[in-house]
Amino acid sequence: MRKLRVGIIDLVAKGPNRSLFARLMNANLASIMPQVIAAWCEQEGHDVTTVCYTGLENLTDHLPDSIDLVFIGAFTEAAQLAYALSNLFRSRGAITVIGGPHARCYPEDAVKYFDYVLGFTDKSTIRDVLQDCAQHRPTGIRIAAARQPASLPGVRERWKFIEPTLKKAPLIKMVPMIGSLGCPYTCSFCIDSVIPYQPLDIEVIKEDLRFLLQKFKRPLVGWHDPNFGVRFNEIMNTIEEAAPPDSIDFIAESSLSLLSEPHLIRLKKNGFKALLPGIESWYDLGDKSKTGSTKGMDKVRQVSDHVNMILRYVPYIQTNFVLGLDSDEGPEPFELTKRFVDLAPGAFPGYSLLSAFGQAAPLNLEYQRADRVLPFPFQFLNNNQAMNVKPRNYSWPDFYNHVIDLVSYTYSWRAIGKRVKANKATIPRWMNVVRAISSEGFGRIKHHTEVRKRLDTDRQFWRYFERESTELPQFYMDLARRDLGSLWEWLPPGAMDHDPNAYLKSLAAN
Ligand code: B12
Ligand code: SF4
Repeated sequence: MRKLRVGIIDLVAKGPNRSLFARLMNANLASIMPQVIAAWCEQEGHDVTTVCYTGLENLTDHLPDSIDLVFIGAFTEAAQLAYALSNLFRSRGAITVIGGPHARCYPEDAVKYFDYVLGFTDKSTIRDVLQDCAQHRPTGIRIAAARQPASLPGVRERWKFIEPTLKKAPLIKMVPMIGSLGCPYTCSFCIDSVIPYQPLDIEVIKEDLRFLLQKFKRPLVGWHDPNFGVRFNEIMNTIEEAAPPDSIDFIAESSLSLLSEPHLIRLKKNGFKALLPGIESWYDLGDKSKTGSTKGMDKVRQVSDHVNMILRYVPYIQTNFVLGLDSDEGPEPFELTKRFVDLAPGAFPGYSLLSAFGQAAPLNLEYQRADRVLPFPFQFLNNNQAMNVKPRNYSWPDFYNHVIDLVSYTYSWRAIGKRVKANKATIPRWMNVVRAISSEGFGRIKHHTEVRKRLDTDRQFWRYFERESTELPQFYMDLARRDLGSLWEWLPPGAMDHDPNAYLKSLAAN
C-alpha cells in the first residue's frame, strides 16, 4: 500500500470561538477516537498530522497543503463545519471520512458530503478505508464494525497526539481516558441504551496511569466512559494497583445508582474530584438514580439528600436533567427542579432540552412516527440552542416560559451565592460562578428569552415551530452564518437542510 498523508481533525468547537471559556477549557474536551485513529494510521505506516479544533485555530493552516485522506470527528452540532471542511479538502484533491456522534446518528445525510461515513470503528475498519482510499461521489459509502472495538490504544500510545492539544490548555490540563464502552442501563433517549456494556483492558489502564504519574506532578484524568464505574470494584482495584491513593485527580460521568456512600469513600480516597450524574427526570428513569418507583417531591428529597452526601466526599458535582420529556406535564416538573436547586445548593444543574439525534436511540423512531421532529439545522442540535422534538404536553410558549423561569432561578445571583457558600473548595466554587455567568447560564437565559419573544412576534418563527413551514427563520440562519465564519462559503448547497425522518424512512426502505 502506498504511504498516505493522513490528516485527522477533532472538531470540539462548531466554529470560530474566542470566548474565555473556549480558551480555558475547549482543549480539555478533545475526543479519544481521533487520537486512536491517528495511532492506528501510524501503525499502518502512514504520515499523520492531527489537529484538535477548539475554535481558535485556522484549520487550513494546521494541515499540510497536499493531503491524501482527511478524517473528521464531529458531534452533530459541528456537522455543518465538517461538511464545509470536507468540501474544502475535496477541492484540494483529498478523500474525506467522517466518524463520531454525527456519523452514528445521521449517516444518510453525511454520505452526501463525505467519501466514507464510519459507524462503530475498529482497527480493521480503518485499515479498509486506508486500503480503498478512493472517491465515492456523489454518495459516500458507509462502513461500520459489527460492534464496539474490543480494545483501544491507551494514553502512552496516544501521547504524541494528546500532548500538542494539552499545550493549548493554559491552566487545567485534562487527559482523556476510557475504561468501558456501552452501558447496562436502558434510558430510552440515550445512544448507549442498546449497546452492551464492555470493560476495556485493565492492564492498559494501569500502564497509562503509571505513565501519567511520570508526566505530571498531579495528573488530571477525564473518564469518557458513558457510565463510569459499572464494575466498580474492578476499576477501583485497577486504579489502586497503579497509583498511590489520591495522587491523580479524576472526573467521571456516573449514574447515581453507582454512587453509594461506601463507593464514595473509595472514590474520595482515589482522588475523584468531580462527578456528573444524570438525574434526567422526576417521573422517569428511576433505575438510574436508584429511586425505583419513587416519583415527584419524594424523589426530589431522596435525590437531594444523595447529592448532598456526594458533596461530602467529592468537591464538584454537576447534575444533568432533560427538559421536555414526555413524562412531564404542567408546571410541576420545573417547580420540583427548583426545589432541588434549593435543597442541594452545592450542585451545578446542567439542563438539556429534549433532542432526538437521528438514529441515536430507538425512542427517536416514536417521535418520527408521530411527526414530532423539527428540521432544525444540525448546528443547533446541542441540547440547548434548539429543541427538535415538539413537546407532548406543552405548547411552545408554555414550555419556554417554564424553561426560562427554571434557568433564571438556577443561575440567579441568589442561587449563585448559595452555591458559592455550599462549595468549600476554591476551584469548584469559582468554576460554578464562571459557568453561571457565562454562555452556559446567563447566555442561555438570554437565548431562550429571545426565542420566547419571537414565538409571539415573528410569524415565521411560529410557523416553523408548529411544523406549518420548513423555511428556517432568519434569526437561525444569521446565527448559523455567524457560527461558521469564513467557512460558510464552503458549505455545500443543501447542507443546511436534512430530513428529520430519515431514520424511520431508512427502516421502511429495508
Ligand atoms: C464522553 C462524552 C462527552 C465528553 C467528552 C466529549 C468528547 N469530545 O469526546 C464531554 C463531557 C466533554 C461531552 C460533551 C458534549 N456532549 Co457528549 N457524550 C459523551 C458520551 C457519554 C461518551 C462518548 C464516548 O466517548 N464514547 C466512547 C467512544 C469510543 O465510543 P463512541 O462515541 O460510540 O464512538 C465510536 C464511533 O462513533 C467511532 N468514532 C467516534 N469518534 C470518531 C471519530 C472519527 C474521526 C472516526 C472515523 C470514528 C469515530 O468510533 C468509536 C468506536 O466504535 C456520549 C454518550 C454515550 N453514552 O455514548 C455523549 C454524547 C456523545 N454527547 C453528546 C452531546 C450532545 C454533547 C454536548 C453537545 C453536550 C453539551 N450541550 O454540551 C457536548 C459537546 C462537546 C464537544 N463538542 O466536544 C451526544 C452527541 C449527539 C450528537 N449526535 O451530537 C451524546 C451521544 C449523548 C446523547 N445525547 O445521547 N460529551
Ligand atoms: S445510564 Fe447513562 S449511559 Fe447508561 S443508558 Fe442511561 S443515559 Fe445512557
